[in-house]
Amino acid sequence: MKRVMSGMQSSGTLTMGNYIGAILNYKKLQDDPENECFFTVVDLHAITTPQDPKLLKEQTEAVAALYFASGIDADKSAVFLQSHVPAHAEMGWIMNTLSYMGELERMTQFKDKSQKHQESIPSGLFTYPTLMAGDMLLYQADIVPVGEDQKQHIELTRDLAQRFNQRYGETFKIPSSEIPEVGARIMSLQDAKKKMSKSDENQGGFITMVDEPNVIKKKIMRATTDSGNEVRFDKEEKPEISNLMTIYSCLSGISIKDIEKKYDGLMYGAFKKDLVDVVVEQFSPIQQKYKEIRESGSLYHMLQQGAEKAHAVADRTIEDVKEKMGFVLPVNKLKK
Ligand code: AQP
Repeated sequence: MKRVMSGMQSSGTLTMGNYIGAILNYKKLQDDPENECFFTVVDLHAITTPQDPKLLKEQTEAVAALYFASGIDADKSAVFLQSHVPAHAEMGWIMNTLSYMGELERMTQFKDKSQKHQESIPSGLFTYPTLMAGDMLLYQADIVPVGEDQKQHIELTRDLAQRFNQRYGETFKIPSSEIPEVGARIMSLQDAKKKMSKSDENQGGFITMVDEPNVIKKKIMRATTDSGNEVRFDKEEKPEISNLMTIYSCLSGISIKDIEKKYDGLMYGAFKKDLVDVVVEQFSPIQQKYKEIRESGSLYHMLQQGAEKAHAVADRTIEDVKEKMGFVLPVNKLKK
């Protein structure tokens, strides 16, 4: 069996970028019987930037419900909240002490995100990657499905795991990232130089998985494009339309080449109109299931089921790690 582990922050409502870059891969990996999957809502990561308590609770429940609504199955995979398994915070601290300032300073996500907080940068943003390393290593993950933006964090995790193994003896598996070939970096609909992000202040830059059809339509029709009108994939010369074509391709299963053929001689308007249908068609059934899950009250039980599976693995790893590092274990944990 291969262990699969990944998560999403509840720092906003999941976007089409999160869906295409990560959830589609979660589903694929879950459906392979060779895999044992752990998918978490990383609410401890969400507080690395200030969160309103009421909103955080709502967003955390929404992200979890969207996992299930997208087809992540509580019986096949362990779906849980990071804060329900305290070993995450403990392992994050241990990884923190193992890391160097220099390597954390090199993280491009920290450089990008800290720009928004010029006056006082939350230190949690700086140590975010060590908490993330702990998430994966706790489960001895083989595969970590993520979008392109997380690649550097996985590289750091591998380095930390190797450092720990060298210092304290063979303990961690070295995880590998699994990044989709197409759709690993969906860009903002308003600025094709920026990644689509759920915490973007410009609401027009992203489509959430729960946006109503009329909102989806407005955002796509208003998405920026170059001054030409040829539906042609060219990331350098035509980044905006290329981004929209990537979204179309990932959600419809039609290749970029076939999209080019289909819209040969047609204008952006016709393409965008069809893209609206593709997106609405994809998200409508998910939104229907999402509503049912939120109304049924079953969410907490499914998350409890996931947390129990997660505890069983994570608690074992953290005890092993602490013992190897020389911590004195409580008497009820001592090996007979
Ligand atoms: N634009 C994107 N294209 C493809 N994949 C993406 N991911 C995020 N944005 C895109 C992938 O989604 C997963 C969850 O990400 P996260 O919630 O842990 O944090 P993030 O990468 O920082 O995502 P956001 O949406 O940009 O959140 P905020 O705005 O809070 O920072 C990851 O696998 C990520 O690669």
